[in-house]
Amino acid sequence: MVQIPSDQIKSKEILDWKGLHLFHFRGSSCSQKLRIYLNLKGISWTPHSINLASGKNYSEWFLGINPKGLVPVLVDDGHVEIESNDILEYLEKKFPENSLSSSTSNSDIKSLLKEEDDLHEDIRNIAYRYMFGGLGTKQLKKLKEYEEYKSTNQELDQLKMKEVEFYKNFGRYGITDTAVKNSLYKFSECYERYESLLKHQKFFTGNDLSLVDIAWFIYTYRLFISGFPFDDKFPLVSQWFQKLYSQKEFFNEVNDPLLFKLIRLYARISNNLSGKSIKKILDN
Ligand SMILES: N[C@@H](CCC(=O)N[C@@H](CS)C(=O)NCC(=O)O)C(=O)O
Repeated sequence: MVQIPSDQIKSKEILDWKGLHLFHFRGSSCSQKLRIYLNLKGISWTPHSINLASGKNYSEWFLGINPKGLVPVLVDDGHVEIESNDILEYLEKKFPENSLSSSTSNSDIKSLLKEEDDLHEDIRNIAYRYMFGGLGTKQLKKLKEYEEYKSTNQELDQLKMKEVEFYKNFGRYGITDTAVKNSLYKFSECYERYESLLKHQKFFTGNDLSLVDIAWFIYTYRLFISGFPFDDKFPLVSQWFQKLYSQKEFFNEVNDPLLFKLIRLYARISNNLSGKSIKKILDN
């Protein structure tokens, strides 16, 4: 994936930071993935919260670190890594003890993590429709500043435009039924494969927990609280999920404050009332 060489980092002071630092946000799925990993490995790190709800990720200072304006970002003794799965692989190399990559080859883990990352827009469709209850539109002024920001890395600037496009479309049309349906089908295809693997093994890549389980736990959590019928459709995946969810290293990172639970309840009820629950969409 795309790397940011240190000479392209405009907020230069972070290059002098010592130790492991993570820019993250409590409710961000990719940040949750990393925090679970750090909990499980017992690695200590310094948190830097970037409030996505108030648009702190669009500040010039943060864009000077990650021009894509996304969390998480890891800074390790001045070395900067973006992309949650790249960060997981980076940390796994640096901290090989209590391995979370021993159940299959590194190339398999890489391609399964790529498959997971490719579904990021899909989980966002589900979250914006079933978890955020119409919230989540960006302030136009901030979005414009974000759009107009220029880094010295054209590739990252282009990738950023995909984000801008998403939020513009979301502001205009919301998340359409077709988008939700397509996303749900993509998830179902993957879960079908994992359901069948779980007949013979305890986790997604073998009998030991791996990075792939951690990555998929986050998606599964979001789908679960959005009403995806795991028990009916994928009972082994459901058991796998509950086993992880009962562990504090996982639960503590995804458990939301009451206000978010209420917003979610409202979003689910309104989708249910209009006959658009996830179960209905999948059954049609
Ligand atoms: N592929 C990236 C995706 C990163 C991403 O989209 N992060 C989201 C949070 S999960 C974000 O920062 N969104 C910015 C926003 O909501 O404004 C990764 O895995 O790190």
